Amino acid sequence: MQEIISHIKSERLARVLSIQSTALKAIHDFMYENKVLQAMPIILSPITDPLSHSVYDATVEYCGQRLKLTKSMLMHKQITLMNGGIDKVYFMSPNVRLEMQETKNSGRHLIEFTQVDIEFKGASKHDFMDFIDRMIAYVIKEVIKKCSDDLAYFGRTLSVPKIPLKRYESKELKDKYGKDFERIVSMREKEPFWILDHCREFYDREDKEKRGYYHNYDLVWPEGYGEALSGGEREYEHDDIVRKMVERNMDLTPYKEYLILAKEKHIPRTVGGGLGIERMIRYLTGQKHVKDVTIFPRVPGEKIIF
Ligand code: ASN
Repeated sequence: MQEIISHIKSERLARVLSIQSTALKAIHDFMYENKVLQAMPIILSPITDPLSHSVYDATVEYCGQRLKLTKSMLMHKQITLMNGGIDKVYFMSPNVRLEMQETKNSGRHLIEFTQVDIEFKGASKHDFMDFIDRMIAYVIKEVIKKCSDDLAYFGRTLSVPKIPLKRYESKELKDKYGKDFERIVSMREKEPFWILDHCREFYDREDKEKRGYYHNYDLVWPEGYGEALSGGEREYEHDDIVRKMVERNMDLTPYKEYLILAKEKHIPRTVGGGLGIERMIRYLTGQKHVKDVTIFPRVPGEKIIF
């Protein structure tokens, strides 16, 4: 109890929020200037992102319907872009992922967090990565400009990264550093960087000519802070979606309506990604754990007090 009281009353937390407010304003301003429309998030749906790692189930029963708490708004982003007047959209999306206790000390996991979930219609992965490069550089520039006192409090020196940020292929890094490549390269790099091509959820586009190559990416924070954003070009054709769901042993039943949209070709070709807010603030402030940048910590396996 004493620990949570000191945490909530700490100067550190006020400084974190000052940096966070500046960073969020920069993101919203950047989106507005680039005509990316903000839409309101939902947190209950019969379908949500299946993720590529296991978490405990988070389902509620309401009026005879089983609704999942959103792990990301992936499919909702695709569905939103069915609207002919909306080409670019983002949500400040609260996500519930009941992570296994093993992730407790990773420094990067919370069972509730927020991501800026972004999706563009008719654009390529390069267009999207270019956009994020500019957004990250802008956010860091604004934080350096407006939060010098707070950064000094944390003893944190940031510099605006040179863009385009470096882009690595995962296979090249894996050959060089083994399967822990993301962590190793994150420790070595001084600026955020991209890693392309990861085999994961059904919705990230697999190359039709070169099976086993995925048109997706992670943005990774440097200095060992790890993953910042994940995303990719999307599967939008019915048969590709079904094939990949089957390959991943997914139960297709809850996706019935989503698959009808795909079958009737309502789902457009899109690209996008989600940037974790708490992870970004951890990097900007140089904190050890994402719990240190939240008012109400939700650490996997730990008791939630408030
Ligand atoms: N939001 C991510 C994306 O757009 C997915 C995720 O968070 N799992 O690809």
